[in-house]
Amino acid sequence: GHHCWGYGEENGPSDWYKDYSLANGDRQSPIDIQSEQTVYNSSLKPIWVSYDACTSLSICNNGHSVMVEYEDCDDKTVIRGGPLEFPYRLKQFHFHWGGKDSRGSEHTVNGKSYPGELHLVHWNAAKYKSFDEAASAPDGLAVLGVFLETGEKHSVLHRLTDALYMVRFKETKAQFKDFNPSGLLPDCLDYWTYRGSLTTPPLHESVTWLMLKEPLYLSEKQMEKFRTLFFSGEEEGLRTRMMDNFRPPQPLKGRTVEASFR
Ligand code: SG4
Ligand code: ZN
Repeated sequence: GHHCWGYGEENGPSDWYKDYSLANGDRQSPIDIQSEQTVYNSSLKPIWVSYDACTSLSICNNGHSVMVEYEDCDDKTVIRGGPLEFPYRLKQFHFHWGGKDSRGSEHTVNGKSYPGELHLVHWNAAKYKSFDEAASAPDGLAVLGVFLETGEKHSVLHRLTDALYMVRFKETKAQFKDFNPSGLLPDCLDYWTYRGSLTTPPLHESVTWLMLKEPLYLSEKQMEKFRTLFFSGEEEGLRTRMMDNFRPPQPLKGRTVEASFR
């Protein structure tokens, strides 16, 4: 059924095509970014992030990921620039991670996986009436992706990893106000960009991807906190840990990945 996709043995990424034929589409995500095959485009503008007036609402576990949601009723919290023709409004951010540090990211770079990946999801409110409408339009969404790498403890992310215990189970939610995600971005905003899709069903081909070259560093302890979450609900008999919630790289199918940097 359309509600039971996941990351397990029977409902994982290699089975998604059965219910979602777009899984074999022409602009699917994620991809392996082969740095030698990317094309430097000197006319690509820098990414311009304005998150200062953002209003985070809550943190939730939706059974696939953990997500922080934002109020998105005006254009105060947007990204612009890069290849984007419009400002794109921040809707939510969420993470993908592995059971071990050797895997977890969705995108890979020259075949290398990172322990995790942060996705800041934005929608084109200049052109579409709602997030849902934008989510299936070719220029509807822009996702800013940041690799997670282990290293020093990340002080801004700490507030979030310390809140995870409140949303251990599927369909749980807690208040999470005044969290500015600009604190999660690395200093350098050099990026790769390409036209792709949502990395989960319904796999709509609606995403302009902006993948930052520089990762966000967090400690091993912080990484472990993500692995204490569950895919399952509190009342379910079989509790399964939320980890390895990533889709592997998909065929490029003739697409070009552009680089904002040399
Ligand atoms: C995660 O499962 C999020 O929790 C989903 O957000 C998101 O779906 C999905 O990933 C796909 O997004 O950036 N990885 S991705 O391509 O944003 C959407 C919700 O379910 C539509 C709200
Ligand atoms: Zn994602």
